[in-house]
Amino acid sequence: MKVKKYTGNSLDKIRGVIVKELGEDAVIVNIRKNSAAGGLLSMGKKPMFEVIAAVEESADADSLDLSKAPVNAEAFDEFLKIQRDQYRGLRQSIKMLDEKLAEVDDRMSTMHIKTAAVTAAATQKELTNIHENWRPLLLENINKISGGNDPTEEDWHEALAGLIPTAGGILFRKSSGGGPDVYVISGPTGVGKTTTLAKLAAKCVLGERLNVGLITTDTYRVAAVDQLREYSSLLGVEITVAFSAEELEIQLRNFHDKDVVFIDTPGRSPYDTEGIKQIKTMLHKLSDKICTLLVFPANIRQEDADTLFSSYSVLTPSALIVSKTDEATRCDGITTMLDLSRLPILYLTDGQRVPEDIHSASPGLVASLIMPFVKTEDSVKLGGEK
Ligand SMILES: Nc1nc2c(ncn2[C@@H]2O[C@H](COP(=O)(O)OP(=O)(O)OP(=O)(O)O)[C@@H](O)[C@H]2O)c(=O)[nH]1
Ligand SMILES: [Mg+2]
Repeated sequence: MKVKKYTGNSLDKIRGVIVKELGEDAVIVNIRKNSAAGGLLSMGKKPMFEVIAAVEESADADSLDLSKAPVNAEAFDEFLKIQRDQYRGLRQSIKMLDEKLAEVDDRMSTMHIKTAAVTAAATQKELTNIHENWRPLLLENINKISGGNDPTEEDWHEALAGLIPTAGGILFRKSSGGGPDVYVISGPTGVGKTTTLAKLAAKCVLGERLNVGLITTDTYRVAAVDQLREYSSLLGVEITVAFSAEELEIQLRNFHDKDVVFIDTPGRSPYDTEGIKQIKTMLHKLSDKICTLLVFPANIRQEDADTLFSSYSVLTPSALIVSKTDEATRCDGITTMLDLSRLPILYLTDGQRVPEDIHSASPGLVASLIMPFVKTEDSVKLGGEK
């Protein structure tokens, strides 16, 4: 680079000289007005200008021979040093940015591989019993829990439990004078409604020392009344039989001094919509006083859950009970029931013993049914277990 100083009292003239001597490519590096020759306020005298101009001889700034610079070499040296430092700083920043980008790129492809691996593995095992609407939520949860690492079976269990609504049983309590809490037990044939009712009644009587009344509306099946009567005499609680909505209303009124009343209903196939409608008619006079619980078997198939819930939804159940977990080897319909009903699970039943074989539901317990390959400390009996 060639650097030269020019002085004169006309910038135009100096520019002309620079172009002549250094050529059209010359650049002005610095312009200084010489105050000794007359400041802005010095009338009459023309100001003197000192202009430093430079022209590139070689592209490499480092090869500049400053010793040959005719003027103000120190100032120019400083100027070049700053430029060089800035350039090096810039180059350093670009290098760091490049490295960071490569790192992010790397991380993204690892994440992608891992998510793909999670999805692939899951389709074989973890997702088989999960309703398709729940799968994206479950994958989102598992990614959060495992932080992109290979999820363990416990991670899967935790991720699923985080999605399951339960209400951990009913808080049975003494009536405060406003009449009993009334629970209707409903559900398809043979799922264990009457046995579950007996288990809950036993909890109230033996566990909470509550005053319990039983009413059965199952007058269709031979021996249904006797079955409940037997439990009532074992527990020492009153039982009545209602043949119509009017009788049911009267009997419930007669139980005004009870703490808790359980109403049993006949089992009806989910395809028997007429039969389910009759149960609704039977209950219609009590609709604002009752809490209807829907019992369904743990081994319900995904395809059947849809029919079951849409048929029984006319009874407007408030919560679910999962029965006969001990007979289930595969629970692939539970998340379908949860997805359709948006209701919490209150209890799980895992045997015929009254009152032992009933458990308050928890997300972990329900998740253990759906992912039986995960070993947890707390679990209910499953089909095939001794
Ligand atoms: N293995 C197993 N059997 C159960 C369970 N709950 C009930 N049972 C049995 O299932 C059979 C039917 O039980 P119920 O309580 O009569 O069923 P339900 O739903 O009232 O039947 P219907 O009134 O005829 O619709 C009986 O033999 C019960 O002992 C359970 O959790 N596990
Ligand atoms: Mg029954």
